[in-house]
This record gives sequence, structure tokens and C-alpha cells, in this order.
Amino acid sequence: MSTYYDIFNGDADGLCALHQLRLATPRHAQLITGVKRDIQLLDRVQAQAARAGDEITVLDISMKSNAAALAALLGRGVKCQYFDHHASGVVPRHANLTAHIDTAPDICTSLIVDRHLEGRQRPWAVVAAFGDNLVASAIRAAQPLDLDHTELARLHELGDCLNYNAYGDTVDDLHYHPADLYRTIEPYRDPREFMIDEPVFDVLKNACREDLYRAEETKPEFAVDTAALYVLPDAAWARRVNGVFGNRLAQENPQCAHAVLVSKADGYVVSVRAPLANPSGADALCARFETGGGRKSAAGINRLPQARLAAFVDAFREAYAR
Ligand SMILES: [Mn+2]
Repeated sequence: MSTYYDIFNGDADGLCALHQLRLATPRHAQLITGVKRDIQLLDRVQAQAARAGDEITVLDISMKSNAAALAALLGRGVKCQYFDHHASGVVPRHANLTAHIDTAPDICTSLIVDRHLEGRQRPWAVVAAFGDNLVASAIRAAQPLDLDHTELARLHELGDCLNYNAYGDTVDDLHYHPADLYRTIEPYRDPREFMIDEPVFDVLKNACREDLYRAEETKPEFAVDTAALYVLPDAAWARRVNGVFGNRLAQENPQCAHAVLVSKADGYVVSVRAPLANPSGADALCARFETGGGRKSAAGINRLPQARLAAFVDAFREAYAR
């Protein structure tokens, strides 16, 4: 008997991408997911000894970061369907691999899945696009749904809340394990019903508001018209809220690039968002540092050692402070 694995990023985009696919094609699969930054997920399938005839569906995690595990699984006869919008590296040509990769800055994985499903689970793609901070794309995708302003704002809030839940060092920092969150969403074809029927939305909304309030008390380390840099303390609330905080800053100042650093015992976790008005350069900046990577519009460094802080601040200023 073959085994199915659904492997997805634990953020709004990963969750909603899987949800759309499984609404269209229900399938009993083992779920493999984690915090947003935990993208080495294919290693875990490999460790579980997937065999020839098994099938994996991979959503919203970079193929480049999983290239070795993917090659090993394909070589073992595992069939793979891959949807993603992160830098992929060279996509292997293999009979067992179907890859849907689009790295355009206004596309997220859920919009790629939406295209694949010809818009059949559109409301969840809209939620995901909001969650990935692709507001214009979300509004465009929502047009045929004929939602009023209030409904659209609610989907926006849900996207933000699901995205917020994925941020943390480990799943212990999170309010809900992403696999549990997926199981809660699974029965709902309409996100509006999910928000009414499940307490999850209100729990996340209130928790997020509390964390954001603390973040907004933080003064920037430096701020000019085109760039601002914040350092948050070594605390669970800071690890949870830094993504939403970054999105908030980006929306409030679309001409400005933002870096949000969260302190750790021996350094920082770094998130960089390019200006919304000119979404470029974040990936190149972060790639200059070990453990750095991401997309043109949003990128990060998983571990910036204390000793490299000054080098990062200089590089960030050089890239965006003109
Ligand atoms: Mn995504």
C-alpha cells in the first residue's frame, strides 16, 4: 500500500494551498509541517522511509532548500507534486516530478494552486494572498467573488491571523500547531463560516493584537525615509509577532524598506521586507549572509551572529537608505 504525505509550510499560504487542493481532491495523508521558518521538511519524509509508489505533495517550501532530499525521494520512486513561489534553483527533470513554480513577486503558492484548480476554491486563495501580504493580488483574486468591503476585510484579517500563528522558533512558541490548525480548517469550504463557527479566529486575533501592541512600543534603531530597522527582544511574543509587525510597517510606509531583528542568546533572526512600492533586493541582501535567503520582496537570515550585526546594518543601509 502506498502512503501519501502532505508537506506544507505552516503559514497562511501553505495551509490554504493544501486546503484548496484537498477540498478539490480529498486524500488521507500524513501531514508534515512546522513553524514558518522550518522549511527543511523533505528531510523528515526521507527519514520516515518513503518508498516507491508513495506520493508526496509539497507546498510553499523552497525546492532549492530541499533539493537533496527531493532528488533522493525521486530516485527512490516516490511521486512528487510540487507547488511553490520561492527561488527554486534548477528544477530537476524527472518523470516522477510535477512542478508548478512561479517566482513572480505578486504570486504566492495558494495563487499557483488556485490557477491549477481554475479558481474553484478561490476564497482560500484570497485569504492566503492577504496572509502573504500580497494585498493587491488578494483584492484582484477576490473580484469575481462579489464580496462587500466588510467581508473582504474579514478575509484579510483571517489571512493575517493564520500567518501570525506560524511565526516562532519552535511550535512551542505558537498558539496552534499548524497541523492542528489545518485539521480545524479542513471541514470548511467557506472561510467566512470557519470564522463564525470556530473560536480559532478570535483567539488568534486577540493574541496578535496584544503582541503587536508590545512591538509598536519599540523604537527603531534607525529610521530614514527609505529604510528602518527594529530590534525586538528575546521573547516568545517577539518571535510570534515579528512577521505581522513587518507587514504592518510595510503597509504603513510603502516607500520604505524594513528590517526586523529578533534577539536570541547568540545573535538575531532577521526579516527584511523591501519597499512595497519597489519590491526588490531583499533576497540578494540576505543571501550575502550565511543562512540567509528568500524572495525579492521578503527575505530573511535564520541566524545572524552577534559579531555580524554591524555588517548587516551596513549592508541594509547600503541597499535601501539613499
Ligand atoms: Mn508563501
